[in-house]
Amino acid sequence: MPRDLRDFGKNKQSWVILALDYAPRADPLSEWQALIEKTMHLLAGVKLGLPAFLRIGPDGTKQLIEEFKGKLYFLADFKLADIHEVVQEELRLIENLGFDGAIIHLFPRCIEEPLHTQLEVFGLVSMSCKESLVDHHLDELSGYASKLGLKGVVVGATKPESIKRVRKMLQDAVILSPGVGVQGAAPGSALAAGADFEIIGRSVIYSVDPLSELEKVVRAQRLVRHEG
Ligand code: BMP
Repeated sequence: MPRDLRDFGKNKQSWVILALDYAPRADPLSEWQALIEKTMHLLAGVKLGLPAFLRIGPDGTKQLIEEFKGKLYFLADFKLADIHEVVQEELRLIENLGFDGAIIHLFPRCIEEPLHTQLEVFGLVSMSCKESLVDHHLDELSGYASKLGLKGVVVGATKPESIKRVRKMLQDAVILSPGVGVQGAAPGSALAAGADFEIIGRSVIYSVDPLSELEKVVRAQRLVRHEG
């Protein structure tokens, strides 16, 4: 049964979702297992994107999720963007892999009614890169996410004004913010703007000391949470 992402944040006092895209060494599955084992007390969840899925396949994905089930939230980031029926089928297969949540694109606007799934579904309403067309439709996409009854939305951490705007529009939505670290946003800054979780990849994955890198991030987040 998928779980509530906010509960993981509360229990761990960490609002970090670790993005697994890269595997600097030879065997991605065992490398990620070791990294998660060492850092999971500082992580609310783990996000697996297409690069991770292509590296370890469905069996490796299931194995990784099974190993840490209940200890971490597992988010599938395949940024689904298709007609309603196909997205519905993709979500069913993602759920079968054991994931708790999934990210979808909203720009196709092909979904006409709430999706049937146990997964928590997050819609992308803004991207962390500078010139994304998606960002020209922030209000419209946020309204659409709300109409579909999605659990939350993705808004780039590099765009704090967009986070503030979406937070005002969608008071109960869980806002996930990628772009902390290598893309330039400071740890804790997206939370300060109103996001619920920060998605962080390379600055941890490529660090010579991922544990202390994460400790720095979580310290900054706790300051924001406890001051705010
Ligand atoms: P990194 O911290 O290495 O830049 O990773 C950011 C992660 O967030 C990547 O997995 C990327 O796919 C995702 N992401 C992003 O960077 N910007 C967006 O607008 C949406 C994303 O999902």
